[in-house]
Amino acid sequence: MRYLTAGHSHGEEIVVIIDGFPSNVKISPDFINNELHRRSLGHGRGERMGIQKDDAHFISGVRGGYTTGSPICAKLKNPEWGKWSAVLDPFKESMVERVMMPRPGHADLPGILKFGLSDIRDVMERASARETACRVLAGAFAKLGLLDMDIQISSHVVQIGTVSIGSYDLNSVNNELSDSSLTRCIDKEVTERMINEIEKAKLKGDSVGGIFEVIVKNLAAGIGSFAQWDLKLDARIARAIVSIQGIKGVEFGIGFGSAKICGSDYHDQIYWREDIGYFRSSNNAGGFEGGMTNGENLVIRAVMKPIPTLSKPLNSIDVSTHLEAKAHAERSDVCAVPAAAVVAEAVTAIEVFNAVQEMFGKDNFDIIKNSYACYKDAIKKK
Ligand code: EPS
Repeated sequence: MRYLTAGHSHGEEIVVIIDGFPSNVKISPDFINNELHRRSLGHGRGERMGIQKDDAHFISGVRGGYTTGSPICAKLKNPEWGKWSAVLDPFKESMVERVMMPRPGHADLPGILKFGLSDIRDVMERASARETACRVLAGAFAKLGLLDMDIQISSHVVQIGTVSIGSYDLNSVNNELSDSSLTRCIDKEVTERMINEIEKAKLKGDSVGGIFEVIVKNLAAGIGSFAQWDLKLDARIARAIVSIQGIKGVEFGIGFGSAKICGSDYHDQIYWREDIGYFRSSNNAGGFEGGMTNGENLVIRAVMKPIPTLSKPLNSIDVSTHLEAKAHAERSDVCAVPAAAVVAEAVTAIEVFNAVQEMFGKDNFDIIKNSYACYKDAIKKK
């Protein structure tokens, strides 16, 4: 499957087109809308998330509750469009003052230089993380297929600013638990401290970032490939997650921590049992070896930088005069790490589903599901 999104943060609608998604996947609009809702939660989101309730409108590719194999098109409305229609009208010149002071850390400055634009609004509307709602929509289709194959994807937040969770049991992480926390952290006491950290930043007109973890459970070994660089599943997932607004780094398993231990401590030793086949006693590699899954849980962490729109803005330059000025400030979030984790689940689901399609078939989900089940059976006996 591949997908493209279009639309502006404050435009009338945002749209996603998913191409190459197989037929016969059962689609639940409630599941998809709940995924969209999960993305809008989290302490530190701005006023907009209180106004907006994303509810997908399905245009094509789904009929009678099942995908048909045709391109899927779906869209999300902006309830505030009335307020923005004069600013973003496709043909009438806007009478609203242009945005001239680029925000350090945002796409503003390189964006206007690249496209030769005179109003930063033209960059910020598209670079905005509003677009990630479409990715969650596309990811929900992939998740529904994966869930039908008993492959589960969850996420939780492990750090906000300087507050981080201690050790925890990976098996206890599930979305029901993380979604019940205002910061999507599985520890109640740490959640409170994370909320304080966000409040402290807000009071100062500042923003905070953090780290989240995505976990993929019950995926068979051998998905992805070692044979070509662009077929490596860990590389594809890293690319997909780094493409989420604000993400600055991704690691698998113990990730950067692997630098300080020797090979004998790092590598996950191999065992075999008749009932389950091959397994490991540790998972430092985060479930990947040679660009392929090794049958253990996929454990992926990513860091999100603090949001660049600050209510106490940083130094910048007015691009119309080249005089020093404070960066543009407008309504925004203080922290969006919990939401980014949900988006990362979605883009991970898309990459995993893609790798599954490449291996087991592209068109008909019934065949994909059967082939996957046969493969799982075969590798257990090997
Ligand atoms: C965003 C700024 C805020 C966020 C928005 C992303 O919107 P607004 O400027 O309208 O207050 O709420 O995120 C979303 C709308 C969303 O759905 O996630 C930005 O500049 O990136």
